[in-house]
Amino acid sequence: MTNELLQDLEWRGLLYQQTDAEGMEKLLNEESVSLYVGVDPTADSMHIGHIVPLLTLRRFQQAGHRPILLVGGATGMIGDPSGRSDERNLLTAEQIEQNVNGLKSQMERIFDFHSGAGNAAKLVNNYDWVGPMNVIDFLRDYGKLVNVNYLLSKDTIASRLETGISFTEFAYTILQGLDFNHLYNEENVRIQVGGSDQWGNITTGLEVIRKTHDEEAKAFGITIPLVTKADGTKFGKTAGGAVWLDAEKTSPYEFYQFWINAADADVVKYLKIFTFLSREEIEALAVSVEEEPHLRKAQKALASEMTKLIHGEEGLAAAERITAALFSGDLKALSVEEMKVAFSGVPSVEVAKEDKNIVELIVEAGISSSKRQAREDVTNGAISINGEKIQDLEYTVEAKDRLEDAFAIIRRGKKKYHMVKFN
Ligand code: 545
Repeated sequence: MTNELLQDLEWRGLLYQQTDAEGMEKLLNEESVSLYVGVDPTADSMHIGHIVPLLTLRRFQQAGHRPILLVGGATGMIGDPSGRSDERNLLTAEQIEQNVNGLKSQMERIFDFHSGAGNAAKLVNNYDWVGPMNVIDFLRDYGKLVNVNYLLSKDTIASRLETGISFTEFAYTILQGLDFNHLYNEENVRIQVGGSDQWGNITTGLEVIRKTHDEEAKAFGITIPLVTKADGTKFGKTAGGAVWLDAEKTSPYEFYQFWINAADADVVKYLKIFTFLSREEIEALAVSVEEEPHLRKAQKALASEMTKLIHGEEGLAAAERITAALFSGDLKALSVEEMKVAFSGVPSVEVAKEDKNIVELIVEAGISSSKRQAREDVTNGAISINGEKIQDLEYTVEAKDRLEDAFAIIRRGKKKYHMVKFN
């Protein structure tokens, strides 16, 4: 392999299956090509597992190729059976529309839509060509091209025959196939990229292209391996669930924390898959993991690159501010909003909203185990409210301590934070 881009993808571990590795390399050596990834609007946000093919497309863009991002306004109405063991529930047209908007704005963050070099990214929605198609056209123009036997041999369909698959989901792969054909004709798209679950759909597209063109027609498919973790647990999950790109679902601080907590055994792999740091930079960080793991340089680089990519400089700054304030205990550096974000995961207790003596409050909230312990904690300077140390046993916790008239962050000792909610 001599193509620099493909060598880089290989080194990053981004190449899984390829329909014709040699043919594709030849094409990439010869010209700047258009290629695409599709995302169905089954949710209003992607999570980090979804973005690997998109980031890979951006690597193609950096090498001079043109990325096309497809949102599946039509396919989202049907439901891809790939990688699923059960039939999906249909979404309403309104849900799909909302989701399409959410996904579009996330894609806009990842790609350069203004490249002057003629390879600016382009967003398309397959509803634009599938929506107007009628059932007779579909069955005559596309249904006729694929044999049922061919469809039955696809993993994603074969694996569902016993538990059951509706005709709707059975037909899905033909829709994705005609998309590839449409983009081949209209946008000169030559390559489709997807996760490993998309192999069956990508090859259906090649079949449709082959059947509707002469031998000259040449298109390619590549898939990307699933991201795995060294300890065998599922990648991309935290105690709170998936790691979303949407800041409302996963705050920039939590997002940053996810990456900074990567294990030494995984961090270099993540740097290769997810960041645009160069091979030299990543190799230097790999040495650091080996020789000075306590510095966690690789994790810091990963967290900062990813947070910047998805949440911008401001998101990264907020995440770093919260991280630093929690580390030093200086909560006064944080805004009330940042406090809420920072402490959304700490134990919380509810108490009545009334002025109360500090000793009584921390016993009632279960922060100190007894009155005697509570007095000791206060006099020893172990207790602080919203970053302010309280050493006076007579102190009354009152309105000014209630942030937004609703909560206070009480710390006991060095690191133990509690959220007390007043109601
Ligand atoms: C539709 C029409 C096309 C081409 C592709 C599609 C979408 C494709 C599909 N892809 C997955 C997906 O997940 C929902 C995201 C929720 C916001 O279903 N049939 O849309 C995922 N894809 C990215 C990767 C994937 C895949 O978006 O390919 O493997 C996850 O990494 O599951 O013409």
